[in-house]
Amino acid sequence: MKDFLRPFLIKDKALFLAYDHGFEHGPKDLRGKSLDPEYILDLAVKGSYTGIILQKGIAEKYYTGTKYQKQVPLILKINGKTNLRPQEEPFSTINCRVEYAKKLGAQAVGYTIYLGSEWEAKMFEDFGKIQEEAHSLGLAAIAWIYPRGKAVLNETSSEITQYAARIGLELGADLIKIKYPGSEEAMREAVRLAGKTKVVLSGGPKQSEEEFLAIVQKVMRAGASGVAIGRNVWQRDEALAITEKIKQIIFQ
Ligand code: FBP
Repeated sequence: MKDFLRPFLIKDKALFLAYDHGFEHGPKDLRGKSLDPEYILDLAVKGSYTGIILQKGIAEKYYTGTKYQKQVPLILKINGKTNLRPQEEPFSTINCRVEYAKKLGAQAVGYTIYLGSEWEAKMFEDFGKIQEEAHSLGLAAIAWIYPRGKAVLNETSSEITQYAARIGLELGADLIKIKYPGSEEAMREAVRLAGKTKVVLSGGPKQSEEEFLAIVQKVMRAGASGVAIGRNVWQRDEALAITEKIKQIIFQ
């Protein structure tokens, strides 16, 4: 099987900058400079991120055919939802075909699965098709796996996170993005259950630099392949400085 993740890894590790929050959370997340996609793309380049995560519209207008396309590989997020709708049973609709993502220069597609939601079956069906199409076009298939819905009592418990990790492997994801399950041990088991599917940390809301770097350290010690983060980086004035510290941990 081809190594679809090759464009995104340095020393087998990943450092992804996520920037789909304007869609998922709305403008409240985008403070000051982070409102400007070019600021984020410059940050991705200056910080030597190994991938940038964008939705279709931002890719079309700020990435495809620009200098950035040669400087940082694109993971096109092909589904998305707002936080305006009730979140009890979340479902995120596809808004871009894999083929079109490739046309925009993406080397991977990203899709969120809300494990445990009433719509879980539909998301598995979607991801099944996406994974096959991505691989047949030479792209990596990346799954955000977020347990969520009325049936999920604790979205970040070790058990549910480990279940999410195993689902990623069984669905054929090349890489999964999961939330921190609260301890290094729980993360280690999740990574073990994901087998040959790589695991990266999904950052979460901004927290203190110390707290966040401590989590990155634990996640890497647990065997994860890196991080895919947004708010903990670009919601700070010193976005490049924290990037350097994260890189030290990931690539050391
Ligand atoms: P952060 O590092 O800012 O948490 O970004 C990761 C991410 O998965 C984004 O790609 C996405 O927009 C957001 O988190 C979704 O977060 P949630 O569904 O938990 O509100």
